[in-house]
Amino acid sequence: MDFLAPLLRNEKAFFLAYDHGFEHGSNDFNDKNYDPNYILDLAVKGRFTAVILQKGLAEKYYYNSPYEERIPLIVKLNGKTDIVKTVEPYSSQNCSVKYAKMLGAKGVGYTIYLGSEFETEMLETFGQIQEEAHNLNMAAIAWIYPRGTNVLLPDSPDMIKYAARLGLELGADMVKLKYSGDKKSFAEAVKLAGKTKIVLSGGRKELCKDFYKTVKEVMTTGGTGIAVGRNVWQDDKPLEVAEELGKIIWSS
Ligand code: FBP
Repeated sequence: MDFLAPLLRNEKAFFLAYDHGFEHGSNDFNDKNYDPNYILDLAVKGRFTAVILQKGLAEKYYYNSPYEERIPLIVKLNGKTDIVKTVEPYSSQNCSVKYAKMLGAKGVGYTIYLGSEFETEMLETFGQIQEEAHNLNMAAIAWIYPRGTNVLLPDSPDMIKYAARLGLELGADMVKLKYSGDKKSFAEAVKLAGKTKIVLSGGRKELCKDFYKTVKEVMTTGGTGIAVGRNVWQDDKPLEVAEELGKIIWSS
């Protein structure tokens, strides 16, 4: 069963992530991008293949709106704020798979902090979510971020490869990973993930040319696409950035 098909175009993923008010507070926003309608409009005009929202935004801005017909939805099922600076991160679930389905989601997302003292809880929860999602014909997407005191180098090739393989063995349809820093190791991560697809997690806003270079490397090493937020909607010309990213993704 190809659970990802509704979220892809020509087998490539171009997701606009927008759960930053939850994860980072208001610091990421400006006068335009604080508004969920602005982001949904950008997702449509920028020809993204899906938008990623937390439950509250999905319920109030997407559900029963014209956007339901215009852009597929992924609901992020867990989250944490960055106020509590615990060294062992844990992201708790705040939305069920069933409720995400009711809101119109074609897929669900869940963060696992690989290496955290709380990884057991997150692995267990993702296991349940994956089965519930597949039973409802939805994609299960894992954000796998190595973090915590056991993890000395979170974005190191070994950690990113571990995260990729873990996604496969957990049954994720797709894993969202940070960049490992070089093409060789990212290609190995893609290979280790096997039939599980890999998408790049964007990170802080960079110079466009630097971000495009990373995206090109991800795409030439077998990545399926990107799930990006700040590098698009924090730019002064987000539609131009989306167009450029689209060219890179669909020309690879
Ligand atoms: P960005 O492209 O803006 O980094 O968004 C991707 C994402 O995974 C978001 O879904 C999430 O809010 C954010 O990164 C979390 O980043 P971090 O945990 O590194 O603060």
